[in-house]
Amino acid sequence: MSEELYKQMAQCIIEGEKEIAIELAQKSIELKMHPLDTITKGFVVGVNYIGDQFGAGEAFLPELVMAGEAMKAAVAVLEPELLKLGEAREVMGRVVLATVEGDIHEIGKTLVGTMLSASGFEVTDLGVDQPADKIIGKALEIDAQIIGMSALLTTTMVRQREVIEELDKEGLRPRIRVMVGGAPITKDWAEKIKADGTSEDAVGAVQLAKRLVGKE
Ligand code: B1M
Repeated sequence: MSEELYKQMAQCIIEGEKEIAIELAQKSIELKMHPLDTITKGFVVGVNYIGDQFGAGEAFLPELVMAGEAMKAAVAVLEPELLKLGEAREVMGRVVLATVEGDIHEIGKTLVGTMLSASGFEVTDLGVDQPADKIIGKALEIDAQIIGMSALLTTTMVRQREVIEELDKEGLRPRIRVMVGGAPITKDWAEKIKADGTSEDAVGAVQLAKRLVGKE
């Protein structure tokens, strides 16, 4: 049953069918399916497929845009369910989250933010296309322990390094720890730019954030 639904979820993203994506997300809630499984085993399979097709020149920008819209809509339906996964507990820490300057990919970053919130972090999500001074300024304003940066493009991942260099220059580390993520981000990259860590997915991001604030 869920396998069939996962397939339909992937397919509606591939076809850019936003309304169907919303309906399937709602159906998964009625069926009490785990919201993270719905995202990773269903919808993400579709968005990855269209991404690969796009990379291979077999799909085009409008298809990428429609897939992104459908994916975003499905995740928005599931967000309240993800938040419910968390239990009331102590505040783990404050996180400023953003997609770096020049980059408008937001789905993974938002998912990471939702999972962090569900796990007790106070998350200030600045959104996409955020320059270093805004990210650092907000972190100082709310006295954040962590800055989290997402980058999905090989051309924008260098922006993560710029923020870290600026923090170092201002003597703001290790007071502010930095975690980085996004499809092209590897452990090697994180080490090279002297980030405090990276993770491949939202669950790993929560574990990393807990580690960075000494709560795991
Ligand atoms: Co874009 N895009 N895109 N795109 N897009 C990619 C990234 C690409 C790999 C597709 C491809 O060619 N195969 C490619 C990049 C190639 C490269 O750099 N080498 C690409 C390109 C080229 C582009 C444009 C340049 C296309 C163009 O205009 N010609 C353009 C760039 C615009 C810009 O940013 N300036 C562009 C635009 C778009 C859309 C707007 C159409 C849309 C985004 C819609 C939106 O976000 N609202 C889009 C989409 C949907 C994708 C793909 C298909 C899917 C991204 C996604 O949402 N994945 C993507 C291909 C791919 O990645 N497979 C692609 C689902 C999401 C849940 O995963 O974001 O990886 P992800 O997040 C994961 C982990 O990475 C991790 O946890 C998340 C949850 O598991 N994670 C973190 C993420 N952030 C983290 C932070 C952390 C820790 C973990 O700590 C802080």
